[in-house]
Amino acid sequence: MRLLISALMLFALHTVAASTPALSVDHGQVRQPMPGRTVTAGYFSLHNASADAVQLVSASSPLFARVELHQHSHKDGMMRMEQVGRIDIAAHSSVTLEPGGLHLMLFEPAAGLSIGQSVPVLLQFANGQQLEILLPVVAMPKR
Ligand SMILES: [Cu+2]
Repeated sequence: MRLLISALMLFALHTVAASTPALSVDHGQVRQPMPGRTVTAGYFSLHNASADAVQLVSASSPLFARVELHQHSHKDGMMRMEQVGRIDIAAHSSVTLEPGGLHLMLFEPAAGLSIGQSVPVLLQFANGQQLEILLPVVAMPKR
């Protein structure tokens, strides 16, 4: 009987591991910092396939001294941005970090970042979960 339970548990674990990951990211990018600038932005879509809401609470990267979660907002007709403490992703839904909205703010790159290089970013969630993602460096769009 004990053996049967063990086998069932193994099967259950295997099923969980084989299913689609609860959290995933696509359309990631980090903009190459402008010459002489030490700050840039990162964007991606974060998908939560799980039945529970999750909260992204922080991010870090070995290639940047500091990473913050930011939100753009309009105040008195001016575009501003501010740090946010967390980004909520409801169950079975997605949140997109994009220009003019939520974004990663990355400070003080370790070295010159080249186009196409992958920036590893570790996302930390309130439930203790972590997700390591790779964001390719793209050229800053011309205005
Ligand atoms: Cu910002």
